[in-house]
Amino acid sequence: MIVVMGVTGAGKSYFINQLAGREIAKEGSDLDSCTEGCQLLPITLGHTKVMMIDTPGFDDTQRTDSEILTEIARILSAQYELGVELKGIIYIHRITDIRYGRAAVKTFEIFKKICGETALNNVLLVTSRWKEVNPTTGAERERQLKEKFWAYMLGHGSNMSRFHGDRPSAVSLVSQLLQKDTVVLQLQKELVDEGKQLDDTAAGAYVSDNLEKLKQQYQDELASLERLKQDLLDNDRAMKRQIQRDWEAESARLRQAQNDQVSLQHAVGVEVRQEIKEKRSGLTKVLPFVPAMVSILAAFVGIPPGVTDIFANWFADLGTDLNVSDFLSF
Ligand SMILES: Nc1nc2c(ncn2[C@@H]2O[C@H](COP(=O)(O)OP(=O)(O)OP(=O)(O)O)[C@@H](O)[C@H]2O)c(=O)[nH]1
Ligand SMILES: [Mg+2]
Repeated sequence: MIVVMGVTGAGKSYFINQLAGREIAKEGSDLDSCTEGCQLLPITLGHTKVMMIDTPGFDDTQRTDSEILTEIARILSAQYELGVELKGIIYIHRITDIRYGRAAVKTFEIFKKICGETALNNVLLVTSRWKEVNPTTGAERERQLKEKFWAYMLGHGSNMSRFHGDRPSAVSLVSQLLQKDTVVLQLQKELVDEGKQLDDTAAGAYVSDNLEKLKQQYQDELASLERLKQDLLDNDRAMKRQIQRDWEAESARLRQAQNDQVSLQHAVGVEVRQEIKEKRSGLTKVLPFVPAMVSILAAFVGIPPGVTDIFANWFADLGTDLNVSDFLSF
């Protein structure tokens, strides 16, 4: 398995499609977030079967960071618990981005905390969209990434490469990771080995701290709206109505942040182990290991219907003649 991460619109799904040689992951327009949940995309490279995990970017326009982190935590716990080999994580960044903005900083922080220091050898930092940038400008931005934002990771064993936007380039990047030893990420140790709640892990605590700051911001805003309301004259009805609407919108945001924080208070690794146990006992009796494992993973990650033929080939290679859609819950 290889996981692909990066901000929304970085080109994660595009990268996986180049690797596959056809469109198996849904790509978005440049503005809206596209990949809604984590997706498992099977790729065959020579004799190697690779499960690519496409993730939604943090700072998604549709979903909260807590939801996305929980989903990534669940699939990573399942993969570790099932004994599937994790070869690494690819982090994609557009070289066309003029600034290393707030979304990039946050996504990269969460990403770093998911990996932890000992896994950095299996991290590949990838810059994309080279055709759309003047080579000198691109090289200058690449230097800044190397010396500033990515310096720590590169100094601790991670590698940095360019993605040229085509299949050979995608294959060569993935091959770099496939040669590596299997890795266990910090988030997996924390959730599965130590049984921690998500908000007690490094990545979860970071997301929870951000929510704490947001909550404070909303509370301050609500307090100032209250003051404004009191200062208004009784006959200023239109203004009062506007303030009431603002107050309601701000309260809704506060409630969402509170709910998000509560949703991180789950021992995800323990829950996933239990879910796998329940599924596994029936399945392994009737299915060989690989199909059983894929079927269990399907409970934790989306699998697009367009990839059944790839799984069918995988299972045929194993000498089984299974009807894939029978046991994958598409
Ligand atoms: N030409 C070219 N287009 C790209 C490249 N990377 C991404 N795109 C396009 O940019 C848009 C966004 O790419 P996606 O692959 O959907 O981005 P993503 O990272 O999966 O985004 P989310 O799913 O929202 O997190 C799509 O229209 C892609 O076709 C690239 O290297 N070259
Ligand atoms: Mg995507």
